[in-house]
Amino acid sequence: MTERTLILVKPDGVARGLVGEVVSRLEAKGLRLVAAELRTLPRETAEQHYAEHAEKPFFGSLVDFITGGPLLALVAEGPRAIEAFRALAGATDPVKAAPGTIRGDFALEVQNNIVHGSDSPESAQREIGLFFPAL
Ligand code: RTP
Ligand code: MG
Repeated sequence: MTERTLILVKPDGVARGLVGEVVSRLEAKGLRLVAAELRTLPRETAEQHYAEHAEKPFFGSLVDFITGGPLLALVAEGPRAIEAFRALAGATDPVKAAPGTIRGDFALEVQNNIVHGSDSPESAQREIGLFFPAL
């Protein structure tokens, strides 16, 4: 059964020229792009996207970071797309992320960790609706 996931190349990844690297890895894995758009998020969208972290001490900093420049929003699909992309991304903390994963290969700081991927079917549905309401 096919599944869709929302992927972000975060502003650090776009600024560092890693868009091609991320897209290349997910396409090589067999995921298929359904939507793609470069945009700078308004604070309100960022706060909605990361609403589950609203009470965390890093929330303000996270919203500053994710709105700080253009990001690439993607929807990709394939069998177990959500789990498949989370595996490609690696652990949230890039120092703990395995080498060979996107975070493990390209990042050092927990906030500036290059990519986002939806973490469950419920999150994917909510996030795709937030970023691409026409889908
Ligand atoms: P994401 O939602 O971006 O795909 O990342 P994730 O599921 O692996 O991690 P999550 O716990 O949902 O955290 C969301 C993002 O917040 C930033 N973060 N900063 N300063 C900190 O301690 C801290 N912890 C998390 C990261 O950018 C993380 O990806
Ligand atoms: Mg998350």
